[in-house]
Amino acid sequence: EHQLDNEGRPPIRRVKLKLQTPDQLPMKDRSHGLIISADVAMAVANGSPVVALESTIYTHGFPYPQNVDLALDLEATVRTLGGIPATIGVVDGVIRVGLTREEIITLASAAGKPETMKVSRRDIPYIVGMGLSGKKLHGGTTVAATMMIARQAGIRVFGTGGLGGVHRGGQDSMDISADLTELGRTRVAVVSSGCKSFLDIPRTLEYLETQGVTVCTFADGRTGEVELPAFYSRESGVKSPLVFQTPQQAANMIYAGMILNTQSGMLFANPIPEEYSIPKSEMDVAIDQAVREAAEKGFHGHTNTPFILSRIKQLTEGRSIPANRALIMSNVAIATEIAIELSRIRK
Ligand code: PSU
Ligand code: MN
Repeated sequence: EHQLDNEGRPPIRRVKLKLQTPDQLPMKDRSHGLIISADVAMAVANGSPVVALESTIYTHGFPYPQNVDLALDLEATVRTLGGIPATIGVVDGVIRVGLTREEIITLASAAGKPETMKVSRRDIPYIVGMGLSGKKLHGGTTVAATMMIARQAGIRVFGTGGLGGVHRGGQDSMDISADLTELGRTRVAVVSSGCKSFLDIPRTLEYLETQGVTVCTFADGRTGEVELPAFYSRESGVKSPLVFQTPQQAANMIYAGMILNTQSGMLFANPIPEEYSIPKSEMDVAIDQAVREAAEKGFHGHTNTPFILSRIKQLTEGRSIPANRALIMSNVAIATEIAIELSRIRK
C-alpha cells in the first residue's frame, strides 16, 4: 500500500507539531517581561550598528551620581561614532532594552540600596516573575544576563568593562562567574578589558576554551607576543590565545559565526589606554594584600569580591576609578566600530 519513492523508500510523512515555545507566546504576554525601545527595535530590524551596554556597573560598581554621568557618556560615545546604544537593565520588574534617560537615572539612583538586585542569568525569572506578582524591583544586569537579553533582542555586539571569571581557589570553591558559561552558549560578541587579576586568569582562559569561546585580543599594530589584558593593567603575564588588528577583522569573525551558525559567544579583549594603565607589578602588590586580608578577616563567598574591590580602590589611592572609566569608554568605542563594520559586511 505504500507508495515508494525512486529509491524504494517510503515517503516522509509530514507531521505538523504544535509547540508552545516562549517565542510563540503572543506579543502581549511577552511585552510584560521584556520591552525593547522603538529606537533599538528599528535599528536591529534595519541592520544598523547597535551596541548593548550592561547595568551592573551602574547599580553595583560606580556610586551615584557618577554612574549617571558614565551611563550617559557611554551612550553619547556610541552615538558620536555612528552607532545606536542599547543600555539593558531591569526597571520596575521589567527587562528593558534601550533604557531612556529617565530610566537610566531611576536605575542608577537605586545603586547601593539593598533591594536593588545584581541580575545574572539565574535571577531573570525571579525578578520578572516577582514583577508580575506586584513586587517591582530594579536590577542591574551582569555580562551574562545582558548577553542573554541582547541575543533575544537581536543585538550582536556588547561593550563593557570587565568580565567575571574563575576566582582564585575556584577549583575548590567552584566560584566561577556565569559570564563564562553564557559566553559558551550565547552568540554575542563582548568587548572587555579581559578580566581582573584578582581572578585566576589562567584558569579563566582554560574554562573559556572548554566552553568554546573565541578569545581574541586587540593588538592595535603591536606584533610579537600579546598578553591578555588584566583590566587596570595592559599585561597579565598570560599570552592571549588569539590576536586581531582591526575592528573589521573582529566583525568578520562575528559574521563567520553567523554564517556557520555557531552558537557560542566571543570575547574581544581591549587593553586599557596606556595613560591610565596601572603597571602589573603595582597592581599585584595591592591585589595580594587585599586577597590576604580577605582571607584573614573571613570574607568568603559573595562578600569576597566586594571586599577585595573596595580594598584595591583604597590601596591604589583612587587611581582605579578614573582608570575604570577610561577603559570602559575605550571598550565601548571599539565595540561601536566593530558593530559598524558588521553592519557594512551584512549590507
Ligand atoms: N568586573 C568588574 N566590574 C564589574 C563586574 C565585573 O570589574 O562591575 C560585574 C559585571 O557586570 C560582571 C559581573 O558581569 O560583575 C560578574 O559577577 P559574578 O562574578 O558574580 O558573576
Ligand atoms: Mn561568583
